[in-house]
Amino acid sequence: MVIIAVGVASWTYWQATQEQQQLQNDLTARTKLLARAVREAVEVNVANNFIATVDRSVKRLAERERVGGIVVFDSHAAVIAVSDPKHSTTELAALVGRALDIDQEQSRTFSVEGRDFYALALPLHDEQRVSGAVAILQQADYIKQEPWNIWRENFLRLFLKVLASVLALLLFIRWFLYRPISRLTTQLKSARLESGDAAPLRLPRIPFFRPLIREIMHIRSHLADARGRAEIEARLRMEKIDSPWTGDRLSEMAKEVLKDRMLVVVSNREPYIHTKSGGQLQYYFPASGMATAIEPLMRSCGGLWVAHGSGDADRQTVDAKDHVAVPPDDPRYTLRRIWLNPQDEQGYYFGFSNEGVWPLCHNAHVRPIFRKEDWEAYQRVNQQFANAVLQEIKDVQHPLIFVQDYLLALVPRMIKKQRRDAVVALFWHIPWPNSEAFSICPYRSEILDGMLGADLLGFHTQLHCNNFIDTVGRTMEALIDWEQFEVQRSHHTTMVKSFPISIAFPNGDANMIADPTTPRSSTDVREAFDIHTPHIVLGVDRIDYIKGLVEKLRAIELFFEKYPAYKEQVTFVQIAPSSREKIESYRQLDEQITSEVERINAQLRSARWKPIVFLKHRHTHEQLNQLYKAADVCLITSLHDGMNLVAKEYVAAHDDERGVLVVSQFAGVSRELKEAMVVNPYDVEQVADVIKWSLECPKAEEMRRMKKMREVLKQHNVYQWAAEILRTMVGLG
Ligand code: ADQ
Repeated sequence: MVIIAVGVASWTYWQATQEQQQLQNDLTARTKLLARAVREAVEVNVANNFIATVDRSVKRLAERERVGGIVVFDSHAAVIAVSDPKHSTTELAALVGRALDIDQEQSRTFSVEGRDFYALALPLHDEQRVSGAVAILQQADYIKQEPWNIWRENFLRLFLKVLASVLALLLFIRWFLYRPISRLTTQLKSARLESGDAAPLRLPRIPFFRPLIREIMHIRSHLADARGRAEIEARLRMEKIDSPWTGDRLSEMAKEVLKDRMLVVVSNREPYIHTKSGGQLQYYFPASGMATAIEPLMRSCGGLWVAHGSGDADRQTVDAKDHVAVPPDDPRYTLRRIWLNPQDEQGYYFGFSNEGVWPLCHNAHVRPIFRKEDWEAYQRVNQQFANAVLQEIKDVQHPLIFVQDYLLALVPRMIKKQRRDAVVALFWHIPWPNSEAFSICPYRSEILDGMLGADLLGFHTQLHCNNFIDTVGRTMEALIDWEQFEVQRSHHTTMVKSFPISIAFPNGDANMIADPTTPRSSTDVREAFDIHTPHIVLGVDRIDYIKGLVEKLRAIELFFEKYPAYKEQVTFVQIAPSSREKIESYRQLDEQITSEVERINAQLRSARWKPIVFLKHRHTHEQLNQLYKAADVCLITSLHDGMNLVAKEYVAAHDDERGVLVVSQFAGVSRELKEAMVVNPYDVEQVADVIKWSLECPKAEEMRRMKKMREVLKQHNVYQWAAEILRTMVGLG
């Protein structure tokens, strides 16, 4: 502004000077012309002394030419004629005198009565002689005045221009800056205050705002995301405080955190196995801890479950894509079945997984067997599972893949190699041994590498997490962050975290199928199994050396030896479905246990009592539930067990807050259910004594313990477990 003002002032000064000069020149020229005209009109009359004629001429010319004044002098500078007497001043006389003296025209500007006049004196001649002079007076005020006009005009113009510019600027700012910025501000403010879904952005389309708008859109979307997450977190935290997790809450939470993302579970065991019996299609739920735990998650969240189709009628029930909607009576999600050829199944499942990795991970003193051909089958089948998943997710962005267990350790790497956008988690349902025990595996590096393909690795207990990280540290090159519990390898990070698995509680067992033949009460159970004793001690274990069944039978025998008064007072009911019968050691164990039961029964039985009721067939979860309710004590003597869901199912069944739970110190559940009676299954004496203590436990103590364990289960049920895993997975990508 100052620069403009200085520029205008300089320009005006120059213009005013020029103008003034120009006016002065004009005035001089005009005056000269007039003076000459007057001279011509009066020269002869002055020479002849015709004063009256001169006077008339002067008055006429002064009027006609509209000049300031005309004065005619004689050769002595005395006034002969004057158009207006006030013009005859001494200054004019002096000027005329000089003109007469030197016989040359003279001019100057002077003031008459406060007004400026320009005067020109021109000598008159008679022949060669100076006969007088004529003086012309012209008003010259305007020459002084004109520069001020110019200054005023120019500054007025400048002022108007500045005013116009300021107005234009204000309008520009108002329309092109203030309005868009205020709109951006409103949008940002609404983004900051918004509670529900963000309203669509209506931002100005002005090119120079584009980078700013882009940033604002990012901020807004990040803000919306962060708020969304915080709201979910806060709500879930509040809900967590107020109420236990349920299937509905998990499904609501899953909808919120998954949005449109697809959830794929991958496991060896399928949740529903179709069989044919007497030409009739049937299905059953397998006796598998993994399936028991994952099923509620899939019921709540939907999605796809990829598993091995092991039933003899499985192929009959799938569509062209090997899909079948399950649960068959109330479809909630899709099961994609994988078909394994018998040799591969033998090598992968029975061989490498269950003769190799299973004993490797369980400290049950059974030597693992590693055969090269089993390892090759394991790799092939893992690839087969990975391929099936990759095919299912080929058109899906950012899917969540939840792989189950030691049978599919290589799948995470296989999937991640092809699909970096997928978030892959692997849950290890069995224990992880210490690094020394694991080091005997010839394929340890390959297994660890396969597992470390996952973004998240879950174990039941912190001890298993510690063992795993320690094993990685001692087996391969990897960066270990003990604080965050993360392993970094080949630019990929795997989080290692404990998620103690649980069961569907308190809203019942998802897999219970109403069956009219199921005993309804404790009396029904006693009748159904021909039990006549006041006490029942229950065991539910697959036939597996890790479950410590041989040790359990020894403890039962010792119990009756030590406390014979309990004969005919207690019946041990052992549910023991066979498993992995194709493995020689399992067959032998099955036989060993069966003959031990027979031996003890034969040795101790009476006419109306046998100490052990041994049930090898499959039961529905509802049947098991009735047995749990009827049992005074549940006895779990695992030599090593990741968690053991039977313990939790027993507690869940006791809404009467009665019953005593006895668990092995080597089962993960002993870390969680601290009110259980914890035993060392190898110490048969201790187990026998604890059975007695449990049967004699005062009712108040029994209820106190059961109540506390039910509280733990209520807070840490399978829905909470699944929610924690889902939330962690979503948080990883
Ligand atoms: P499992 O070794 O199979 O699981 P567990 O956790 O006890 O052991 O689960 C067994 C499941 O099978 C229970 O839900 C039980 O009700 C059911 N079941 C047992 N006998 C049955 C029968 N006769 N008929 C029908 N159902 C029967 C593995 C690990 C465990 C870990 C689970 C879950 O070995 O340590 O707790 O996975 O992660």
